[in-house]
Amino acid sequence: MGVETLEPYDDDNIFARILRGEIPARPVYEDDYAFAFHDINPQAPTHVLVIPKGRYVSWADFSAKATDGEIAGFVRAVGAVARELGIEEGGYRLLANAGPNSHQEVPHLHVHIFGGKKLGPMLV
Ligand code: DGP
Repeated sequence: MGVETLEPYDDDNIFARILRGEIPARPVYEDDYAFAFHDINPQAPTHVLVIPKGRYVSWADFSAKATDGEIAGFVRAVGAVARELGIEEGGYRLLANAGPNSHQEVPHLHVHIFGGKKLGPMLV
């Protein structure tokens, strides 16, 4: 099952529940705009998800509706997470699935950070 529509935001989605502390996660970073935690099913030695604190379904929703402050704060947070994880020097990959063609599974915007090894070529 994937995300089929942009609307409405589902307050019971798994990442909303993680943000509220109802479901445990392994946190790596938090600030006013973002929360980051390890992916439950890591695809690389480092695989972390960064999510905005606001109620946004996907990148499409976020880029259309978030304030400039939220967008700047979130982008800076993604960079800060990579720095804190110690993968900046070696390099890393960002990925955000948005909508049904992308296989987005969780309807709260999340950016994957992959790193910790030499990654293969992008597959689409
Ligand atoms: P995507 O396909 O881009 O929507 O990726 C969703 C990711 O979320 C996937 O890599 C697995 C991860 N995930 C799903 N449920 C949980 C959970 O309960 N906890 C954590 N830490 N990660 C989860």
